[in-house]
Amino acid sequence: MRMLKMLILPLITSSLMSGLSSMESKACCRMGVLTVTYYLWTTFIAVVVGIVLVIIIKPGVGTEMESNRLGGGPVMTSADALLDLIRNMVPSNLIEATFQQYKTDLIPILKVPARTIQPNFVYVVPDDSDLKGQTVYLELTPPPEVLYKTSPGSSQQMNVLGIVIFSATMGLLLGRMGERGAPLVNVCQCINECVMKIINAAVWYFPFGIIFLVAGKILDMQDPSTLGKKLGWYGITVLAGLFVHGLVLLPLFYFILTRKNPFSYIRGLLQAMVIALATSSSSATLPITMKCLLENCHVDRQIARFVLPVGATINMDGTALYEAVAAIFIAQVNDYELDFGQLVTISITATAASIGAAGIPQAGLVTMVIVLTSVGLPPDDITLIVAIDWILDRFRTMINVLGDALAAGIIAHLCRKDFPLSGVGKSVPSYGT
Ligand code: DAS
Repeated sequence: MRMLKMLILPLITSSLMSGLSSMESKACCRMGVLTVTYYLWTTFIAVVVGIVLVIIIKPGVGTEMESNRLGGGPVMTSADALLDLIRNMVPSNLIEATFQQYKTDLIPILKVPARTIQPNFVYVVPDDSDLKGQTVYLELTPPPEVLYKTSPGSSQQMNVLGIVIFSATMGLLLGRMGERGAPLVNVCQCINECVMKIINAAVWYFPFGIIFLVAGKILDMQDPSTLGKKLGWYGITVLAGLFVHGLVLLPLFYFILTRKNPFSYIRGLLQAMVIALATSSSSATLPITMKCLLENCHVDRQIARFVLPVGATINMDGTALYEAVAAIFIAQVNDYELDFGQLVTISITATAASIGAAGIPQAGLVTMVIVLTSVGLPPDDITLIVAIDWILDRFRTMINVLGDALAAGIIAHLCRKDFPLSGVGKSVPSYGT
């Protein structure tokens, strides 16, 4: 996992800067518009699938679950998260402190033992804290007197979203510099080639890492046999939605738009999907997804180098579907009848929240606060679904990764005229040529 996270920064910067610098501007714009349009469309479809299923199955009706309105404190609103997303596009620095640094900073301020400081949690931070204005993590233990509004994980979001924006801008500008920019383009191509070789070497020991990652999580579970009960109809609704969207609708869109067999393409992505399942992080899976696209699916490098980093940042179909299902599930637990306008609000805020979620474990659970507050549901009720979030997170991350990779194949096919070597199934030159 650490090795994969280490590669995110050099992979994204070298991919985008070398990829975009060699693109003709009109082709680049066409590809960019196509990519973002496709991403927004599939994310919205994912939300609609989730809403239809949760309304039909009604997993929250008649449950013994009690809403725990643990009471107040300012929580993050949709506006906060959207502003956070925009702020993260222009980060104050590209290399955000790693979590370990925050950990040491947080201990004296939060006055809690190091072992309780975990990623994805915002801690009660005193107002006079010198951490004010920075990213702190959300702790869901009641009462969540959240003094702080932030979209946790945004430091990771800053690392990826900020870097994507910066690298794409640099790549486009480098492309206009012609010969003068060539040395830096060559450096980026060499870095990209080295990163891909490191990935090829690292892949050999991933199976062991996966075994220990998943085994560790299972050992953490108090009583695995209760998982089925805990998962309940809510978990089944989420998994059913992810299956319908990820393994029926997305392959159908792929077939309609490329006239190619989606399942032979998906077979080339199995390694990335397993890593996504094991790590619960689409950002950490990005290096493997890139490797699968280039080596197994033969997607044009220039397309993959743009579509994937952007997708890992803003395209999370699985997360959007999950947030819509969870919000309506919580409304059902509260016997709270949602009208059509509120369902439309949920579909919009779930799409926005998924764009704002970072590609790190359980980011979707936390940004869901936006969806709940947008329709007046108690944000503390996310504690109703925390118990099984770690397993649902794995599956929604896998669908996030699958959605990005299928998008790359579709965009490569639709842009094949602009990129003569492009088009799924064609052999592309090896790295660096
Ligand atoms: N784990 C996130 C990802 O990496 C998805 C989520 O939390 O919803 O894509």
